Amino acid sequence: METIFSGIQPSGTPTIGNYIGAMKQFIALQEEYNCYYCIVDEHAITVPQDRLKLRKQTKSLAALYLAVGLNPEKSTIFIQSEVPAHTQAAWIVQCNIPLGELERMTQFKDKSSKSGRTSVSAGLLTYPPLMVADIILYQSNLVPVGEDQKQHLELTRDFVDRFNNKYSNGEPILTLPEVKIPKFGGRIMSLQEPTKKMSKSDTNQKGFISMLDEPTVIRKKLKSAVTDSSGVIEYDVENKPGISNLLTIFSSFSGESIENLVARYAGAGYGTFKDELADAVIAVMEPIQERYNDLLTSDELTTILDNGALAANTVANKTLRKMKNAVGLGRK
Ligand code: ATP
Ligand code: LTN
Repeated sequence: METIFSGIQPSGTPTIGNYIGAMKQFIALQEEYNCYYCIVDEHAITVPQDRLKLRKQTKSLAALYLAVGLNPEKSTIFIQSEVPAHTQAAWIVQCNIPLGELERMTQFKDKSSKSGRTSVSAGLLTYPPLMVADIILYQSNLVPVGEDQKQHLELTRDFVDRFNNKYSNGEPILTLPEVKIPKFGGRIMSLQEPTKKMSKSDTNQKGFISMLDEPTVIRKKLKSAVTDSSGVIEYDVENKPGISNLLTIFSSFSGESIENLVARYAGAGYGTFKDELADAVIAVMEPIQERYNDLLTSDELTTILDNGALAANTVANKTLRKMKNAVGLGRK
């Protein structure tokens, strides 16, 4: 069985973008792969976080993983900071990646340009090596992510090639991972600025739908989503990014193709379309939210995360030992 690794940051409550781009893939893949799904809290602290809020969000993300349908019998669900091998391997990775490659990462450039390069944490720059470490420690074959992570996966592949070439004599030490981006819905856009990615850390609450938004809030946010003045429902990302994004969301939640939706809503106004889109989103989110509320108050979560950390530590330490050995760290 091949191995999958992926992670989501507990930097806020996941959005429907995280659900469509990442979580939906996670659920489908757990049937055929040996899966590791991580709550990457160490990535979250690359930007300032409130400690109590971070703890709460970490637990909440774990409950959401289960509520959407991740099955601890099939997948290992764990918290990154409970597996020390991640930061240890990240150091070896950092020492084998040219600085120039990190400075070229778009996520770093975007996030650092907002608050100024001199004031952001060094961790924001060395974030991709930690992500590389996450992936390689489990000898992952496949990494399901949204489109924005493609560049980080390319960096991971370059690193693996370089590391194997430099340090292995014969058998490769690390597995070369492939990226898996959904053909459709890999980049859900902000409801307020449809040329920008929907992000859970957006300061404008109206730009995203959180997976825990109440039905009335979901409906209100969709109603006020930015569209255009033509009033025609058609898929044209270039000229009509707002309505095209809503069509993508509708199709992802209802399973109906964009062509069908366009045909069905021909002549209908944006108001009716948005109302029925809200019905489709709520129909999926409401049962997830119910399961989430039950899980959050149960003891089950603690046991699952304890077992997950135990299993992950065993696998990760084995690869870390090989990496330390390869570069000559320690005595054995
Ligand atoms: P932040 O806004 O705090 O940077 P984020 O939601 O962009 O967070 P993550 O939590 O790390 O980032 O994302 C987890 C997964 O969800 C990744 O695979 C990412 O590619 C995917 N993802 C995030 N936003 C979207 C989106 N708008 N559309 C599709 N996939 C997304
Ligand atoms: N960098 C990712 C989150 C992330 C991740 C990973 C995804 C951290 N480690 C390993 C896949 C595999 C993000 O910001 N979306």
